[in-house]
Amino acid sequence: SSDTPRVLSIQSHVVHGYVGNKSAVFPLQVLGFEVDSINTVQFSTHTGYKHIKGTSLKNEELDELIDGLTMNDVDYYTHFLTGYSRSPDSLKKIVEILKKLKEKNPNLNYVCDPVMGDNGRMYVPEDILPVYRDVVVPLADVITPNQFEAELITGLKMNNLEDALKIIEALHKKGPKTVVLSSTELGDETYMIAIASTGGVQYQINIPKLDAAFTGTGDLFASLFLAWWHKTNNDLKLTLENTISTLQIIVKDTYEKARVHQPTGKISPKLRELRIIQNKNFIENPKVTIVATKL
Ligand code: PLP
Ligand code: PXL
Repeated sequence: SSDTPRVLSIQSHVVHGYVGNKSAVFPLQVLGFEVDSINTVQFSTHTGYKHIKGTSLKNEELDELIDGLTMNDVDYYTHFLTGYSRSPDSLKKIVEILKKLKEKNPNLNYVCDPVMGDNGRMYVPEDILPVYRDVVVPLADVITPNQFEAELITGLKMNNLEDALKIIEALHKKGPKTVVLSSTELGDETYMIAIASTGGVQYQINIPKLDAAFTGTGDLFASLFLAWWHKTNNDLKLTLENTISTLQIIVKDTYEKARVHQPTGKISPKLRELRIIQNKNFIENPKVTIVATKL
C-alpha cells in the first residue's frame, strides 16, 4: 500500500558478515520498510579478509533485473539507496536506473553514500571520483560522505569546524538538500564528530571512539539515517541522534564481545563483524544516549 515506504537498495552482498545489503536491509525491514535489494557483488566476506572470493554483477545483468521489475510493474519506490561501487560504468548505470525510477515516482528520495575511502586513502579506483562529483551527487537528495569523501568531492581540506561548514555548503551547492558528514576527525583522541545539515540548520554529534575499526558501519549509518529521516518526518536532530545511538550500541556490543575472545591486540575481521541481529530491539527502539547540538 502507499503508506509502507519502499526502498530499492543496490549494494554488495556477503555470504558471511555484515557490509552492504547485509548491513542495511535487516535494519530497514525491522523499521518497517519494504526492501527490494539488488546485490552488486556476491563475495564470501568483505574485502578486509585475507582471501576474497566471489563474483560481481555485470551491467547487463543489472539492466536485466531492472527490466524485470519494470515489465512486472513493481518498480515504484519511495526511496533509493546506493553504497560501495567499484567502477565508473556501474555508477553510470545506477544514474540511469535512478532517472527511470524518478519517472515512476518524481518524489523518489535518493540516499547516496559516496563510498570512496577513509583516513586519506581511496579504496575504490580513482576514476570513480569525477562520476560521483559531477553526475551522482548532483542527483542525490541525501548524501552521507565521511570527511575524506567530502574533501574529495569538494576538493577542499577540512582542518576545523569552520572548514567543515564550508565543505557542507559546497556540497549543498552541488544539489543535495541534506548533507551528513557521517564521521570526521575534528574531535580528539576520544571522539569523532558527525554533522548533519539541511542548509538552514546544522547539528553536531560527538561519537565516542573505540580502539578498533569496524566495517559496514557506513552502510548501517546510511540505512538508519534513511529510515529515521522518513519516520521522524525530516526531524534532523532526532534522526541524527537515533542513527548514532543505534550505531553506538551495535559497535560497543560488538567490541565488548570481541574483547572477551581477544583481550589484547588487534581484533580479527571475524570478531569485528557487527552484531546487528542481536541488537534488533535497540534498532526498533533506539535509546538516545548521545545528544546532538545545534551549530
Ligand atoms: N564508526 C562509528 C562508530 C560510527 O558511529 C560511524 C558513523 O557515525 C562510522 C564508523 C561511520 O564512518 P564512515 O562513514 O567513515 O564509515
Ligand atoms: O562497507 C563497504 C563495503 C561494501 N562492500 C564490500 C566491502 C566493503 C568494505 O570492505 O568489502 C564488498
